[in-house]
Amino acid sequence: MTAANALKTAAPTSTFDVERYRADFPILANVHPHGKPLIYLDNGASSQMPQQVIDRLVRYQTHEHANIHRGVHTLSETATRAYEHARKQVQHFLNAKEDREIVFTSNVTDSINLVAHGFGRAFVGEGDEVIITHLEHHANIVPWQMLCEEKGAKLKVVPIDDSGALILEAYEKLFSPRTKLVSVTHVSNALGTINPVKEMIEIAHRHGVPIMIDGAQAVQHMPVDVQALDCDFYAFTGHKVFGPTGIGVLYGKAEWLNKMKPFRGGGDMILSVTFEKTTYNAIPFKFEAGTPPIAQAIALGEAVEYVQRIGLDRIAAHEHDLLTYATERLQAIDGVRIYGTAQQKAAVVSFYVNDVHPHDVGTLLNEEGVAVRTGHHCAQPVMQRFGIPATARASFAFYNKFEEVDALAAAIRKVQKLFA
Ligand code: ALA
Repeated sequence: MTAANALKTAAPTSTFDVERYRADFPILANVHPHGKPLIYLDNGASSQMPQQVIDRLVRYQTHEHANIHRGVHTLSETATRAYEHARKQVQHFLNAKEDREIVFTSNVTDSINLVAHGFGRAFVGEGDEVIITHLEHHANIVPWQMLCEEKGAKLKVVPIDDSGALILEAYEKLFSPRTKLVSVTHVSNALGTINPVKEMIEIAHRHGVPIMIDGAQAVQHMPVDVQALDCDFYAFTGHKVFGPTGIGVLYGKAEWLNKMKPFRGGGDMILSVTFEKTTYNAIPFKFEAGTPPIAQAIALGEAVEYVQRIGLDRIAAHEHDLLTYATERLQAIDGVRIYGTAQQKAAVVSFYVNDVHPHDVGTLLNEEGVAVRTGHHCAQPVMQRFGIPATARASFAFYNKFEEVDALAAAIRKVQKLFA
Protein backbone atom coordinates (compact mmCIF):
# COMPACT_ATOMS: atom_id res chain seq x y z
CA MET A 1 0.00 0.00 0.00
CA THR A 2 1.47 3.38 -0.90
CA ALA A 3 1.44 6.23 1.56
CA ALA A 4 -1.12 8.03 -0.58
CA ASN A 5 -3.46 5.03 -0.39
CA ALA A 6 -3.09 4.94 3.36
CA LEU A 7 -5.30 8.02 3.77
CA LYS A 8 -8.04 7.43 6.30
CA THR A 9 -10.58 9.46 4.39
CA ALA A 10 -11.21 10.77 0.94
CA ALA A 11 -12.00 14.47 0.50
CA PRO A 12 -15.15 15.09 2.53
CA THR A 13 -18.36 15.65 0.66
CA SER A 14 -19.49 19.04 1.74
CA THR A 15 -22.64 21.09 1.32
CA PHE A 16 -20.54 24.25 1.23
CA ASP A 17 -20.82 25.50 -2.36
CA VAL A 18 -17.24 26.61 -2.76
CA GLU A 19 -17.52 27.15 -6.55
CA ARG A 20 -20.35 29.62 -6.02
CA TYR A 21 -18.15 31.75 -3.76
CA ARG A 22 -15.02 31.35 -5.88
CA ALA A 23 -16.90 32.97 -8.73
CA ASP A 24 -16.91 36.18 -6.66
CA PHE A 25 -13.10 36.35 -6.70
CA PRO A 26 -11.78 37.34 -10.13
CA ILE A 27 -8.14 36.80 -9.17
CA LEU A 28 -8.75 33.10 -8.44
CA ALA A 29 -9.54 32.50 -12.11
CA ASN A 30 -6.14 33.85 -13.10
CA VAL A 31 -3.66 31.58 -14.74
CA HIS A 32 -0.40 31.52 -12.86
CA PRO A 33 2.65 32.86 -14.76
CA HIS A 34 3.96 29.30 -14.94
CA GLY A 35 0.91 28.35 -16.97
CA LYS A 36 -0.81 26.49 -14.13
CA PRO A 37 -4.09 27.44 -12.46
CA LEU A 38 -3.43 29.63 -9.45
CA ILE A 39 -3.70 27.72 -6.17
CA TYR A 40 -3.69 30.45 -3.59
CA LEU A 41 -2.76 29.12 -0.15
CA ASP A 42 -1.25 32.28 1.31
CA ASN A 43 -4.37 33.71 2.91
CA GLY A 44 -2.63 34.13 6.27
CA ALA A 45 -0.43 36.75 4.66
CA SER A 46 -3.23 38.41 2.69
CA SER A 47 -6.58 37.22 1.41
CA GLN A 48 -8.20 38.13 -1.91
CA MET A 49 -11.03 40.59 -2.52
CA PRO A 50 -14.42 39.59 -3.91
CA GLN A 51 -15.93 41.59 -6.76
CA GLN A 52 -18.47 43.08 -4.32
CA VAL A 53 -15.67 44.74 -2.36
CA ILE A 54 -13.81 45.83 -5.50
CA ASP A 55 -17.09 47.32 -6.82
CA ARG A 56 -17.62 49.20 -3.57
CA LEU A 57 -14.15 50.72 -3.88
CA VAL A 58 -14.80 51.73 -7.48
CA ARG A 59 -18.22 53.18 -6.64
CA TYR A 60 -16.72 55.25 -3.84
CA GLN A 61 -13.86 56.54 -6.00
CA THR A 62 -16.16 57.17 -8.96
CA HIS A 63 -19.10 58.84 -7.23
CA GLU A 64 -18.54 59.54 -3.54
CA HIS A 65 -14.98 60.64 -2.79
CA ALA A 66 -14.26 63.73 -0.71
CA ASN A 67 -12.65 64.31 2.64
CA ILE A 68 -14.80 63.45 5.65
CA HIS A 69 -15.90 65.28 8.82
CA ARG A 70 -14.67 68.51 7.26
CA GLY A 71 -17.06 69.75 4.60
CA VAL A 72 -20.63 70.98 4.34
CA HIS A 73 -20.79 70.15 0.65
CA THR A 74 -22.76 67.17 -0.56
CA LEU A 75 -19.82 64.97 -1.54
CA SER A 76 -18.17 65.42 1.84
CA GLU A 77 -21.43 64.55 3.56
CA THR A 78 -21.85 61.46 1.36
CA ALA A 79 -18.31 60.27 2.09
CA THR A 80 -18.74 60.95 5.83
CA ARG A 81 -21.98 58.95 5.88
CA ALA A 82 -20.35 56.04 4.05
CA TYR A 83 -17.32 56.06 6.37
CA GLU A 84 -19.45 56.16 9.51
CA HIS A 85 -21.70 53.45 8.06
CA ALA A 86 -18.59 51.28 7.71
CA ARG A 87 -17.89 51.83 11.39
CA LYS A 88 -21.38 50.50 12.16
CA GLN A 89 -20.84 47.51 9.86
CA VAL A 90 -17.67 46.66 11.81
CA GLN A 91 -19.52 47.22 15.09
CA HIS A 92 -22.09 44.64 14.04
CA PHE A 93 -19.41 42.28 12.74
CA LEU A 94 -17.73 42.21 16.18
CA ASN A 95 -20.98 42.73 18.09
CA ALA A 96 -19.51 45.73 19.87
CA LYS A 97 -21.92 47.58 22.13
CA GLU A 98 -21.38 51.00 20.53
CA ASP A 99 -19.96 52.27 17.26
CA ARG A 100 -17.67 54.70 19.12
CA GLU A 101 -15.80 51.64 20.38
CA ILE A 102 -14.55 51.00 16.83
CA VAL A 103 -11.38 52.90 15.89
CA PHE A 104 -10.13 52.74 12.31
CA THR A 105 -6.36 52.25 12.12
CA SER A 106 -4.13 51.19 9.26
CA ASN A 107 -3.61 47.55 10.29
CA VAL A 108 -3.30 45.34 13.39
CA THR A 109 0.28 46.51 13.95
CA ASP A 110 -1.03 50.06 14.13
CA SER A 111 -3.86 49.00 16.49
CA ILE A 112 -1.43 47.29 18.88
CA ASN A 113 0.94 50.25 18.80
CA LEU A 114 -2.02 52.49 19.58
CA VAL A 115 -2.76 50.49 22.74
CA ALA A 116 0.93 50.21 23.66
CA HIS A 117 1.16 54.01 23.52
CA GLY A 118 -2.32 55.05 24.58
CA PHE A 119 -2.75 52.54 27.39
CA GLY A 120 0.92 51.86 28.10
CA ARG A 121 1.96 55.47 28.56
CA ALA A 122 -0.95 56.07 30.90
CA PHE A 123 -1.02 52.89 32.95
CA VAL A 124 2.32 51.04 32.78
CA GLY A 125 5.18 52.24 34.97
CA GLU A 126 8.53 51.12 36.32
CA GLY A 127 8.41 47.60 37.76
CA ASP A 128 5.03 46.84 36.17
CA GLU A 129 4.45 43.79 33.99
CA VAL A 130 2.87 42.98 30.63
CA ILE A 131 2.01 39.39 29.66
CA ILE A 132 2.21 38.08 26.09
CA THR A 133 2.70 34.53 24.78
CA HIS A 134 5.30 32.52 22.91
CA LEU A 135 2.93 32.35 19.93
CA GLU A 136 2.90 36.04 19.09
CA HIS A 137 3.60 37.67 15.77
CA HIS A 138 6.34 40.33 16.05
CA ALA A 139 3.56 42.94 15.95
CA ASN A 140 2.40 41.72 19.35
CA ILE A 141 5.92 41.49 20.80
CA VAL A 142 7.95 44.49 19.69
CA PRO A 143 5.53 47.31 20.70
CA TRP A 144 5.39 45.82 24.22
CA GLN A 145 9.18 45.42 24.36
CA MET A 146 9.55 49.07 23.34
CA LEU A 147 7.07 50.10 26.03
CA CYS A 148 8.76 47.98 28.70
CA GLU A 149 12.18 49.34 27.76
CA GLU A 150 10.93 52.92 27.94
CA LYS A 151 9.13 52.43 31.24
CA GLY A 152 11.42 49.95 33.00
CA ALA A 153 8.60 47.39 32.96
CA LYS A 154 8.88 43.64 32.49
CA LEU A 155 7.57 41.47 29.66
CA LYS A 156 6.40 38.00 30.70
CA VAL A 157 5.80 35.22 28.20
CA VAL A 158 3.34 32.31 28.40
CA PRO A 159 5.14 29.15 27.20
CA ILE A 160 3.85 26.64 24.64
CA ASP A 161 4.04 22.86 24.55
CA ASP A 162 5.38 20.69 21.73
CA SER A 163 2.05 20.78 19.90
CA GLY A 164 2.15 24.57 19.83
CA ALA A 165 -0.61 24.97 22.43
CA LEU A 166 -0.32 27.48 25.27
CA ILE A 167 0.35 26.05 28.73
CA LEU A 168 -2.59 27.59 30.53
CA GLU A 169 -1.46 26.68 34.07
CA ALA A 170 1.74 28.63 33.40
CA TYR A 171 -0.31 31.61 32.20
CA GLU A 172 -2.21 31.91 35.45
CA LYS A 173 1.05 31.75 37.41
CA LEU A 174 2.51 34.75 35.57
CA PHE A 175 0.07 37.20 37.15
CA SER A 176 1.29 39.38 39.99
CA PRO A 177 0.01 42.55 41.60
CA ARG A 178 2.24 44.42 39.09
CA THR A 179 0.54 42.95 35.99
CA LYS A 180 -1.02 45.79 34.02
CA LEU A 181 -2.06 44.22 30.71
CA VAL A 182 -2.23 40.93 28.80
CA SER A 183 -1.96 40.89 25.00
CA VAL A 184 -2.47 37.57 23.22
CA THR A 185 -3.11 36.40 19.71
CA HIS A 186 -6.46 34.70 19.06
CA VAL A 187 -4.93 32.43 16.39
CA SER A 188 -1.23 31.84 15.79
CA ASN A 189 -0.22 32.94 12.29
CA ALA A 190 2.75 30.56 12.20
CA LEU A 191 1.12 27.38 13.57
CA GLY A 192 -2.63 27.95 13.41
CA THR A 193 -3.18 27.27 17.14
CA ILE A 194 -6.48 28.72 18.36
CA ASN A 195 -5.89 30.05 21.84
CA PRO A 196 -8.50 29.60 24.60
CA VAL A 197 -9.08 33.35 24.71
CA LYS A 198 -12.40 33.18 26.54
CA GLU A 199 -10.71 31.38 29.43
CA MET A 200 -7.67 33.67 29.24
CA ILE A 201 -9.91 36.74 29.45
CA GLU A 202 -11.71 35.32 32.48
CA ILE A 203 -8.38 34.60 34.19
CA ALA A 204 -7.05 38.10 33.42
CA HIS A 205 -10.21 39.70 34.77
CA ARG A 206 -10.07 37.56 37.90
CA HIS A 207 -6.73 39.28 38.52
CA GLY A 208 -8.23 42.68 37.67
CA VAL A 209 -6.12 42.98 34.49
CA PRO A 210 -7.40 44.17 31.09
CA ILE A 211 -6.63 42.05 28.04
CA MET A 212 -6.09 42.71 24.36
CA ILE A 213 -6.71 40.10 21.65
CA ASP A 214 -4.89 40.18 18.30
CA GLY A 215 -7.52 38.85 15.91
CA ALA A 216 -5.53 39.23 12.68
CA GLN A 217 -5.77 35.49 11.96
CA ALA A 218 -9.15 34.87 13.59
CA VAL A 219 -11.98 37.06 12.29
CA GLN A 220 -11.86 35.56 8.79
CA HIS A 221 -12.17 32.01 10.15
CA MET A 222 -14.76 32.07 12.97
CA PRO A 223 -17.47 34.23 14.52
CA VAL A 224 -16.08 36.74 17.03
CA ASP A 225 -18.32 38.48 19.56
CA VAL A 226 -16.42 40.97 21.68
CA GLN A 227 -19.26 41.33 24.18
CA ALA A 228 -19.51 37.57 24.71
CA LEU A 229 -15.70 37.36 25.01
CA ASP A 230 -15.65 40.41 27.28
CA CYS A 231 -12.16 41.36 26.02
CA ASP A 232 -11.02 44.93 26.63
CA PHE A 233 -9.40 45.38 23.21
CA TYR A 234 -9.64 43.40 19.97
CA ALA A 235 -7.73 44.18 16.78
CA PHE A 236 -7.95 42.96 13.20
CA THR A 237 -6.82 43.97 9.76
CA GLY A 238 -8.78 44.54 6.52
CA HIS A 239 -6.66 42.74 3.98
CA LYS A 240 -6.85 39.39 5.77
CA VAL A 241 -10.65 39.48 5.84
CA PHE A 242 -11.20 40.00 2.10
CA GLY A 243 -10.90 43.78 2.29
CA PRO A 244 -8.19 46.16 1.15
CA THR A 245 -4.76 46.89 2.62
CA GLY A 246 -4.20 50.06 4.63
CA ILE A 247 -7.17 49.63 6.97
CA GLY A 248 -7.29 48.03 10.39
CA VAL A 249 -9.60 48.07 13.37
CA LEU A 250 -9.15 48.52 17.08
CA TYR A 251 -12.15 47.65 19.21
CA GLY A 252 -11.82 49.00 22.74
CA LYS A 253 -14.31 49.16 25.56
CA ALA A 254 -15.45 52.79 25.76
CA GLU A 255 -14.32 53.04 29.39
CA TRP A 256 -10.74 52.23 28.38
CA LEU A 257 -10.66 54.30 25.19
CA ASN A 258 -11.92 57.29 27.16
CA LYS A 259 -9.12 56.91 29.71
CA MET A 260 -6.37 56.43 27.12
CA LYS A 261 -4.09 59.07 25.69
CA PRO A 262 -4.25 59.77 21.96
CA PHE A 263 -1.56 58.02 19.94
CA ARG A 264 -1.13 60.55 17.12
CA GLY A 265 -1.77 64.26 17.16
CA GLY A 266 -3.21 66.17 14.23
CA GLY A 267 -6.39 67.19 12.48
CA ASP A 268 -9.79 65.74 13.40
CA MET A 269 -8.65 64.37 16.76
CA ILE A 270 -9.10 67.75 18.49
CA LEU A 271 -11.95 69.90 19.76
CA SER A 272 -9.88 73.06 20.04
CA VAL A 273 -6.26 74.06 19.63
CA THR A 274 -4.39 77.09 20.94
CA PHE A 275 -0.65 77.37 21.38
CA GLU A 276 -1.24 76.99 25.09
CA LYS A 277 -3.49 73.93 25.08
CA THR A 278 -5.30 71.37 22.94
CA THR A 279 -8.49 69.64 23.99
CA TYR A 280 -9.14 66.29 22.37
CA ASN A 281 -12.12 65.07 20.41
CA ALA A 282 -14.43 62.33 21.73
CA ILE A 283 -13.74 58.66 21.01
CA PRO A 284 -13.21 57.21 18.46
CA PHE A 285 -12.10 60.41 16.68
CA LYS A 286 -9.50 61.12 19.37
CA PHE A 287 -7.54 58.21 17.84
CA GLU A 288 -8.06 59.01 14.15
CA ALA A 289 -5.71 61.93 13.50
CA GLY A 290 -5.39 63.15 9.91
CA THR A 291 -7.34 62.06 6.86
CA PRO A 292 -8.08 58.38 7.43
CA PRO A 293 -8.11 55.60 4.79
CA ILE A 294 -11.68 56.49 3.79
CA ALA A 295 -12.06 54.27 0.72
CA GLN A 296 -10.46 51.34 2.51
CA ALA A 297 -12.74 51.67 5.54
CA ILE A 298 -15.83 51.73 3.33
CA ALA A 299 -14.61 48.68 1.41
CA LEU A 300 -13.86 46.90 4.69
CA GLY A 301 -17.47 47.50 5.73
CA GLU A 302 -18.53 45.71 2.54
CA ALA A 303 -16.04 42.87 3.17
CA VAL A 304 -17.26 42.11 6.68
CA GLU A 305 -20.86 42.11 5.46
CA TYR A 306 -19.82 39.77 2.66
CA VAL A 307 -18.45 37.14 5.07
CA GLN A 308 -21.44 37.55 7.34
CA ARG A 309 -23.74 36.83 4.41
CA ILE A 310 -21.92 33.53 3.83
CA GLY A 311 -21.90 32.87 7.58
CA LEU A 312 -18.81 32.55 9.76
CA ASP A 313 -20.10 29.27 11.21
CA ARG A 314 -20.35 27.77 7.73
CA ILE A 315 -16.91 29.14 6.86
CA ALA A 316 -15.44 27.62 10.04
CA ALA A 317 -16.98 24.22 9.26
CA HIS A 318 -15.68 24.17 5.67
CA GLU A 319 -12.21 25.27 6.75
CA HIS A 320 -12.17 22.62 9.47
CA ASP A 321 -12.77 20.01 6.78
CA LEU A 322 -9.99 21.54 4.67
CA LEU A 323 -7.60 21.47 7.62
CA THR A 324 -8.38 17.84 8.46
CA TYR A 325 -7.97 16.79 4.85
CA ALA A 326 -4.74 18.78 4.34
CA THR A 327 -3.24 17.43 7.57
CA GLU A 328 -3.99 13.87 6.53
CA ARG A 329 -2.70 14.31 3.00
CA LEU A 330 0.55 15.88 4.14
CA GLN A 331 1.07 13.43 7.01
CA ALA A 332 0.75 10.61 4.50
CA ILE A 333 3.86 11.84 2.68
CA ASP A 334 7.04 10.34 4.15
CA GLY A 335 9.48 13.10 5.03
CA VAL A 336 6.90 15.85 5.59
CA ARG A 337 6.87 17.20 9.13
CA ILE A 338 4.01 19.37 10.32
CA TYR A 339 4.71 22.02 12.97
CA GLY A 340 1.69 22.98 15.03
CA THR A 341 -0.51 20.06 16.02
CA ALA A 342 -2.63 21.65 18.75
CA GLN A 343 -6.14 20.27 19.26
CA GLN A 344 -7.70 23.60 18.38
CA LYS A 345 -6.40 24.88 15.08
CA ALA A 346 -7.43 27.22 12.30
CA ALA A 347 -6.82 26.14 8.71
CA VAL A 348 -3.06 26.69 8.69
CA VAL A 349 -0.49 23.98 7.99
CA SER A 350 3.16 24.82 8.63
CA PHE A 351 5.53 22.18 7.33
CA TYR A 352 9.00 21.04 6.37
CA VAL A 353 9.71 18.78 3.40
CA ASN A 354 12.59 16.46 4.35
CA ASP A 355 15.45 18.83 5.07
CA VAL A 356 14.90 21.06 2.06
CA HIS A 357 15.01 24.72 3.03
CA PRO A 358 11.45 26.12 3.07
CA HIS A 359 12.43 28.91 0.66
CA ASP A 360 13.41 26.28 -1.92
CA VAL A 361 10.18 24.41 -1.23
CA GLY A 362 8.17 27.62 -1.74
CA THR A 363 9.99 28.46 -4.96
CA LEU A 364 9.38 24.99 -6.40
CA LEU A 365 5.73 24.92 -5.29
CA ASN A 366 5.33 28.25 -7.06
CA GLU A 367 6.42 26.60 -10.30
CA GLU A 368 3.43 24.28 -9.85
CA GLY A 369 1.15 27.29 -9.39
CA VAL A 370 0.90 26.81 -5.62
CA ALA A 371 1.36 30.01 -3.56
CA VAL A 372 2.43 29.43 0.05
CA ARG A 373 4.38 31.60 2.44
CA THR A 374 7.87 30.55 3.51
CA GLY A 375 10.06 32.01 6.23
CA HIS A 376 9.73 32.76 9.91
CA HIS A 377 6.29 34.31 9.41
CA CYS A 378 7.26 37.32 11.57
CA ALA A 379 7.15 34.92 14.52
CA GLN A 380 10.82 34.14 15.15
CA PRO A 381 10.28 33.02 18.78
CA VAL A 382 7.94 30.29 17.51
CA MET A 383 10.63 29.08 15.10
CA GLN A 384 13.22 29.20 17.92
CA ARG A 385 10.91 27.09 20.12
CA PHE A 386 10.99 24.34 17.49
CA GLY A 387 14.66 24.81 16.61
CA ILE A 388 14.03 25.66 12.96
CA PRO A 389 14.72 28.81 10.94
CA ALA A 390 11.54 28.77 8.92
CA THR A 391 8.64 26.71 7.60
CA ALA A 392 6.54 26.55 4.47
CA ARG A 393 2.98 27.50 5.39
CA ALA A 394 -0.25 26.74 3.59
CA SER A 395 -3.01 28.98 4.96
CA PHE A 396 -6.53 28.44 3.73
CA ALA A 397 -9.63 30.57 3.19
CA PHE A 398 -13.24 29.53 2.62
CA TYR A 399 -12.72 29.72 -1.17
CA ASN A 400 -10.13 26.95 -1.12
CA LYS A 401 -11.19 23.48 -2.22
CA PHE A 402 -10.12 19.93 -1.57
CA GLU A 403 -8.64 19.56 -5.07
CA GLU A 404 -6.23 22.36 -4.16
CA VAL A 405 -5.03 20.32 -1.20
CA ASP A 406 -4.45 17.43 -3.62
CA ALA A 407 -2.47 19.78 -5.87
CA LEU A 408 -0.36 20.90 -2.91
CA ALA A 409 0.38 17.29 -1.97
CA ALA A 410 1.28 16.42 -5.57
CA ALA A 411 3.57 19.46 -5.81
CA ILE A 412 5.32 18.46 -2.57
CA ARG A 413 5.96 15.01 -3.99
CA LYS A 414 7.55 16.64 -7.05
CA VAL A 415 9.83 18.68 -4.77
CA GLN A 416 10.87 15.48 -3.02
CA LYS A 417 11.70 13.82 -6.34
CA LEU A 418 13.93 16.75 -7.28
CA PHE A 419 15.86 16.40 -4.03
CA ALA A 420 15.86 12.59 -3.94
N1 ALA B 1 1.26 38.38 9.35
C1 ALA B 1 1.17 37.92 8.02
C2 ALA B 1 1.47 36.44 7.89
O1 ALA B 1 1.33 35.71 8.82
C3 ALA B 1 1.89 38.75 7.05
O2 ALA B 1 1.86 36.02 6.83
